[in-house]
Amino acid sequence: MERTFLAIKPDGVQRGLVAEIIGRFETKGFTLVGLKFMKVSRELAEKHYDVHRERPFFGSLVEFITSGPVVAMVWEGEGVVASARKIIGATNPLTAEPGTIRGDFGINIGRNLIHGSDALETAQREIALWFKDEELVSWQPHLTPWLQE
Ligand code: YYY
Ligand code: MG
Repeated sequence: MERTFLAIKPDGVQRGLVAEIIGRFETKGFTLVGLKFMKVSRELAEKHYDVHRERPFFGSLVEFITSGPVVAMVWEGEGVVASARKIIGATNPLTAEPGTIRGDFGINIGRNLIHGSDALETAQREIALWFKDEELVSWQPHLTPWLQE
């Protein structure tokens, strides 16, 4: 089954939006398979954002993501990678659609509340980077027959 990696960034935690954000994926019908509350090391932050290493915002991005605790998660479900990106909204919260997490709660690109993997291969890489196999839980939610034909 398809899985994606999501992380509520330090601004989402500090602003008390953890339950609100997790709730959007939970009520959508996706399945939580991994969850941890943690401070991010510089090493992990730099690996996670390695594709942006040469971008001008790389330094401040790493500073920000390591500045306070984050909620790292793995969610499972059909089409979850693309669907989670839609639920999250565009990178810049100012232009993100209302109804998306970034569109509803943010105003600044450097404080956009949540990370979500952008493709299947990225998701696999990020899940392996953030979680050990034994930290992921395979389970059968009782809701499944009410969500899927
Ligand atoms: O995947 P997503 O988070 O929507 O955006 P990316 O283009 O991968 O950039 C990662 C991260 O970097 C973004 O969430 C905020 C930050 N950032 C920035 O501070 N300024 C930019 N011009 C572009 C991205
Ligand atoms: Mg990205």
